[in-house]
Amino acid sequence: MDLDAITKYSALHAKPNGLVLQYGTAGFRTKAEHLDHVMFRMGLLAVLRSKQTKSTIGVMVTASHNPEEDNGVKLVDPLGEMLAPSWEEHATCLANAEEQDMPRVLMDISVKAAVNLQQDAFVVIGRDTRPSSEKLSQSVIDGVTVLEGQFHDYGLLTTPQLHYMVYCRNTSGQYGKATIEGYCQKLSKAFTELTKQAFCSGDEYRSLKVDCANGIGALKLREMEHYISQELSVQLLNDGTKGKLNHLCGADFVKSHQKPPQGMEMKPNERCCSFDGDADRIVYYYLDVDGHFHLIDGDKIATLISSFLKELLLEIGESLNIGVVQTAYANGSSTRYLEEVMKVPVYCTKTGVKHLHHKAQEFDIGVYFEANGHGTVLFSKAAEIRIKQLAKELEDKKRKAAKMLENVIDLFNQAAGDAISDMLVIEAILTLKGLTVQQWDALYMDLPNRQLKVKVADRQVISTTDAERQVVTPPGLQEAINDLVKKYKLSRAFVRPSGTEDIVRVYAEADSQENADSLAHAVSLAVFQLAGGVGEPPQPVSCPY
Ligand code: NG1
Ligand code: ZN
Repeated sequence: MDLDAITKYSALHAKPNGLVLQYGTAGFRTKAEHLDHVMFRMGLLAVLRSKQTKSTIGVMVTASHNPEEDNGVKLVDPLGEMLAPSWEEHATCLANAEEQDMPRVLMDISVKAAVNLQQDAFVVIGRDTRPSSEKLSQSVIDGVTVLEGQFHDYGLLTTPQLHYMVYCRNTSGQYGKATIEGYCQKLSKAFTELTKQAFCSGDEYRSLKVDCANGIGALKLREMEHYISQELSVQLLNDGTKGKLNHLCGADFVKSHQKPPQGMEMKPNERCCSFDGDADRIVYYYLDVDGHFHLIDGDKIATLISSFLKELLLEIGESLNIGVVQTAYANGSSTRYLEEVMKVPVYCTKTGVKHLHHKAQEFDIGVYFEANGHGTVLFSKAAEIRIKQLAKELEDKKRKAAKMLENVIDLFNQAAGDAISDMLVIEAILTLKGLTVQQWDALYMDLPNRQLKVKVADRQVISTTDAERQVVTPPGLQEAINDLVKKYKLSRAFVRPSGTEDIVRVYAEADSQENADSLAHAVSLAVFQLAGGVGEPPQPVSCPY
């Protein structure tokens, strides 16, 4: 390591004194103007990680659904997964080292992680459409270059596309070609083959309105459009030509406000969906004939997908195990429906896709979705091999089902939750099953729910257990929540410190919207009182937005 060069170049990306950031659930995330030094240092760290794993490492510059002024960075590990936990710690140490200590901290990491500095390194970089992203990704490249790592800058990419590129490169192209063209070809081929199996294809040309959150999803869906135009017409709204990224639009806005995004004109019963700012989340929705808005979130997406997969497995007579992985934010009705009606085992993990992804890897077929619409389906290698074999061996209807499963494997992004890939799977399933958006929605009724945020002096005073469903500290808070929950029917509530914002999140559900709102408010007050609330105490929810 050329420490002199590192010191010299680092000074061009100097850290503001005293700034402390944490590598959280989604990497580093804060106001874009505070991130230059972090980007440079993540370029350095990506080189070390690449040398250590002898693999290509990804660096994505994005702040997903957060406001346009924010930005962020996360590293992508060799098989497209999130960075290993021990390296998250290294990332935090490196990002927070004061300027003069940084080269030493970098050396310490390479010693601790037994990095062979002679090894070659290769890093791939992607970024979203934020105005700050181009310059910040250049800072990542500066970091990579000063450690003499090689790199490929993909420029504008969705987050899941970067995961895909990393995965392709580390599996010698077996998973697919590590180009945008390769991505589009792989997904569109699987989509076309799958939808061809529909009996009623052709009698109704499918069209879908997509709110792209004024982000990268619009550009990348446009690139995909002509590959799938025979089967599906997509109408892109909030495509970034006018509005601000994630402002009054996008999956996060629609999910948390439970209303349509700005710029979306909806006719009754028309199928619409929203991506988030880096296109790794998707939610669907529609207006009924009375003008009521219906949200179809990640839980209902997981339900649609797992019931389809179960039917195909039944058809081919293969007993591969399916598991559905959710978080505490999953609507209680979805969990009940999956377990009691569909008889699918459901597991709950901590918030953050890395936890869900990890759990989903335990099954032959692991379906994981966060309620906010981030998720995918993972197939174990053994399941994939078995299904491919059956697609050759079986006859007639069984063979058709096995072939469809084969297409589904190719259509899901196995490296990360991906709005484009999920959208294509959902559209294919709806076509194959001849389901309207209302019929899909009617699988079960969501329990009314409310999410709130509470500001506290230090959100880390709240610690949790049982996949974040129970509070351990501060003392008395869980008891207070238990007492409040008892006052309502079909009720449930929990609180946890956010991993991406400086707030505590409160979630409540109950038999009516008023009750869910009232319970959420009461729990917010308990948090405010027992966990060091700051500012005004939480106000009752009339319309929280
Ligand atoms: P936090 O801020 O830790 O709640 C949010 C989402 C997560 C995940 C991350 C990463 C909710 C309640 N939380 O995390 O599901 O998507 O952002 O983007 O939706
Ligand atoms: Zn996102």
